[in-house]
Amino acid sequence: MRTLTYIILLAAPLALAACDAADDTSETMMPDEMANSDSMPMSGEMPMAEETGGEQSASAEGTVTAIDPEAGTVTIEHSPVESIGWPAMTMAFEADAQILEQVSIGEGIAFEFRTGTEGSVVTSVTPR
Ligand SMILES: [Cu+2]
Repeated sequence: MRTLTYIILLAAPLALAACDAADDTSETMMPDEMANSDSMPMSGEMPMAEETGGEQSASAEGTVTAIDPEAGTVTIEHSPVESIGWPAMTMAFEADAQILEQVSIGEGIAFEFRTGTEGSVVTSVTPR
């Protein structure tokens, strides 16, 4: 009986060690898989994310559909902006008070803006 107990006591740590070993192999496989998935799509996406993160400037034409001085925004129904691949759409641009003073609802305008991850900001407006 004593020998059997000893065998069990000896076997238990061995079994644990075997489990640890199994964990280790599955853990070492994880970084491999992650490294593979990193190197494949991530390296392709990273430069693109940086491109869209950087601000771009463009000019467009449109019609003012709403002005919100409190929010500091002007909503413009604008035609396509080919230089940055935008389709025609109605969207809100940020604009400072000076810009907002120059526009009125229903007015056709040509405008310049910059756009990036923080949103799009009208930088100048001319009546059309
Ligand atoms: Cu737009």
